Amino acid sequence: MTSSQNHVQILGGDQFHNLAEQELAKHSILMAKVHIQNIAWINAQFGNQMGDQVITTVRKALLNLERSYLVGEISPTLFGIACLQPEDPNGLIADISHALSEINTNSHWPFLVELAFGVIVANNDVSKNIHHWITRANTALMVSARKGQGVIYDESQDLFQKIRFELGKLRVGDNPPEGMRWVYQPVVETDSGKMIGFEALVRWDSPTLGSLSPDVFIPIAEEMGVIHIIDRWALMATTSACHTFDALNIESVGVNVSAKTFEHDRRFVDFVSNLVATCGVNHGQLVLEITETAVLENLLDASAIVQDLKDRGIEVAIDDFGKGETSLMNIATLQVDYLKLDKSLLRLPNLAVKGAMLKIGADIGASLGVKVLCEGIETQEDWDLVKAAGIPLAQGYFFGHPQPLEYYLKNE
Ligand code: G
Ligand code: G
Ligand code: MN
Repeated sequence: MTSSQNHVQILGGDQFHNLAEQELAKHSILMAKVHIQNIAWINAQFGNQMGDQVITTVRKALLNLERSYLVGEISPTLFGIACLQPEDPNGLIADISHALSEINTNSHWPFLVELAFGVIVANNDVSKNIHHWITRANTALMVSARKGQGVIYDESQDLFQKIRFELGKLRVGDNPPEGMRWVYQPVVETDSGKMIGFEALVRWDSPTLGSLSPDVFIPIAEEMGVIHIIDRWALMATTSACHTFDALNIESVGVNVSAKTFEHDRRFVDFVSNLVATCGVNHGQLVLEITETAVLENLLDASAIVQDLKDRGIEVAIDDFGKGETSLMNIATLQVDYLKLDKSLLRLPNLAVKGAMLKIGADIGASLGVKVLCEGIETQEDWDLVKAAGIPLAQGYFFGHPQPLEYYLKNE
């Protein structure tokens, strides 16, 4: 630590924003929002004392960052950082990532701390109003929370605002905007390697904004309350192709549905069930993949929704299991049909740990009668591990990238 940082102290939220604005009046700054993603889960699993220890450790690490000039505690789990070197947002991302891996290496806790962080260049030629930048930092944080890595807000293009503008035009009942389409990634039977399923994934090559990653526009659509419109289109695109799936002997097709969709769109279940009835989708052929089980947990009627879907022949998958705050309780109480193990499990550095994790996934599935799929198979070695763990279904670049449906018809 150099002497210049010794005076850095934790500020309250308002004080942080006021002092940052004073700096911004003079010159551009870097601003970051950092959130401890899995703190609720840590508190619940390991007790509040452990949670407090995590918060203290993170706070100290942020205060000690080489570049930190101002550090504010906006809430107990949300921090703001201001730095005086606006020219190097990547450096700040690297510093925070490094601090996080130090925490996880040195702490010997029985879990990994997960941080989401959004970094923005607050350019004082563009605005000297701190609130202008706070909203953008919050968006970067939200996108980061989904991506599982630090995100820099691209203020030169103001891309997030432009995405907001385009998403604001979406209306239920309209057609998808130009360039929005769905591609399909194969799901294979682990034993035979035979393709028996698909997952539908949205792509958006916007004529004005270029190719946009769903990791960026999906969280913005969720925040704006328009995600249900996109999810309805995903289902329309998928169900209308069901005869093609039959021709390809595809038994099940997964469609990602945001948990927010169930919140915003009370008629969603009716909508899906009408589609299924009119399009001739087979019983059990359509699977809704739901990720943010934390949100689902808050929906009082989550089990009722799942049951309702199942009664109408629509299956449900818990997606990205093993990442973030997914809880075992959900699997036990929600009676879902599939468990999709997150690809990060296969990226664990220790081979023995990786095998053990996959085995746990397989065992949960076997004992609860849930079909288990492992995502992110990229190599023969990955596939061998999945086979050895006894996981029946697999998906990943090793078997195929997401492709338009025509691709499969041509290659049949
Ligand atoms: O496709 P990858 O292809 O980059 O998808 C990124 C993320 O976007 C994944 O978490 C995936 O679940 C999500 N996603 C992809 N398509 C859709 C969709 O149609 N609706 C919703 N809600 N999420 C989607
Ligand atoms: O969140 P969800 O599981 O729905 O998202 C699937 C995401 O994983 C998509 O972005 C898809 O493009 C990506 N994906 C699919 N197969 C692989 C793989 O083998 N490796 C990696 N890194 N990503 C993959
Ligand atoms: Mn998915």
